[in-house]
Amino acid sequence: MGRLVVVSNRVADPRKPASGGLAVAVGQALEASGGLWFGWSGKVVDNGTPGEGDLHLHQAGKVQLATVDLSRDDHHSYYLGYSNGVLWPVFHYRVDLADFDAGFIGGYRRVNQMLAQKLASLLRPDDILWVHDYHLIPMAAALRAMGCQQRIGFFLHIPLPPPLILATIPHHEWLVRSLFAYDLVGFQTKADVAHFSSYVGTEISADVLGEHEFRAYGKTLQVQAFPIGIDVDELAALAAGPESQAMEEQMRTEYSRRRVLLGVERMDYSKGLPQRFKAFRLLLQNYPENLGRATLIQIAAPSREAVDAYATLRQELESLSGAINSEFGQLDWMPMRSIHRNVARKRLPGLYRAAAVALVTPLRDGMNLVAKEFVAAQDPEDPGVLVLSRFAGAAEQMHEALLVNPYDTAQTAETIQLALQMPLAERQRRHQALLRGVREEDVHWWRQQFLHALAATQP
Ligand code: ADQ
Repeated sequence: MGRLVVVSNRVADPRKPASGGLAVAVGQALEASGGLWFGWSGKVVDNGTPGEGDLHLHQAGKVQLATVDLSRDDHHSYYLGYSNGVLWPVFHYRVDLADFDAGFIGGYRRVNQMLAQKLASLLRPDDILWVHDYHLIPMAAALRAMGCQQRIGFFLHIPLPPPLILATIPHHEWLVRSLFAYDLVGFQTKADVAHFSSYVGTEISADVLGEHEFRAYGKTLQVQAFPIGIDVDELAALAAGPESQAMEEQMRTEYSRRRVLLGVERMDYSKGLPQRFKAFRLLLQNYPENLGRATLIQIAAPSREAVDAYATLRQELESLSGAINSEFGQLDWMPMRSIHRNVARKRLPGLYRAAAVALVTPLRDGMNLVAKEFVAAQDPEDPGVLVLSRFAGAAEQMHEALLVNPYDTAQTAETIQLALQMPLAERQRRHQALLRGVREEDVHWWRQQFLHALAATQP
């Protein structure tokens, strides 16, 4: 196999343990083959010219990191405007939050074009390219237009919506056409693949050559579900580490008389936080035995604060948690703690282990790695219970979680109560089955499945 080239919006030094998730997954593959990782540097140049950016090259062990700066204009239209103001909301079914400002698509195309140009100059003929996520959908088409003939695969980390929702994007057909420049497109779930199949069947009359093979625009494309997993051993090692153990101990002391319900995510409207808070309020109303006993700890990391919808969400959450605390709080018990910050990755497993119940209740999510991390971090002898939204991609695999519809406040409250009361034997049985799945389909399995499928495509 040739050199692996990973292309993603952000690039991380794979040797640094703090990066987690994707960095661990692709980092190991890159280290093995001595690959190249290419993307935006994270730097925004105030007086930069749109469509131009400096290329930086660094060697990180066996991996070459190549990053490009963005001008303020490009950052505004490509990153904030189109990627996070159009594609993110629509792909999460939130058409109401999309800003279809015509200017954004120009920036999105321009930056993809510019990045493709910079990347093309670094490529070797036998490279294998793996492009990640919604920021870079047109990358392969831009590279092909420059004559690149290497194998190129694409993985979408977020959901693909059904055809009529996708069709609300003024340039939806162009986006899907761009996907046909890849050799392999990977989605998180079978549901996403079904949406793709149904879109290309109805909107562009593609030929369906098989369950995973489509032909349109003179190109044949392989499409398959590759549910992303986590690095279970990395998480276990972190859980056994001193920072995680100190965190667990601190939590167990602080909440010795309480049952902890835990939510951890980026603060994002796709994660269903207002709905979760309302379900918790209903839990306290309908099951008063939880008063003075259940505490919801919500940790929401700051995210994309320059996008309006995110600032509005923060206000809504603060007002909801304030109202719940003042309605139900007692002198020695606050029902909710809502914290707007990151937890160090080394401490995270300790937090997961101290929770009786994890509330992972997104309205829509590509996969959701927190659900898998929670399971992997538990003590098998006394595991916590996972309450999981049926609209998270993870629900396609994690059948032994307690699945909920987060829009149904009453059902969610009732399910949280079930979770709080679940007998030990049932908790152990469910956890064992969940852990088996999380272990079998881990991040290494995901990476290998994708790269084998890509290597098997006909260039
Ligand atoms: P995200 O939307 O960011 O990812 P998720 O899959 O849950 O969602 O991954 C978040 C990661 O960040 C986890 O590793 C988690 O531990 C960490 N994290 C979240 N909040 C944190 C906090 N407050 N402090 C510390 N760490 C925190 C996107 C898609 C998902 C898809 C992933 C991977 O939206 O659906 O599962 O990519 O493909």
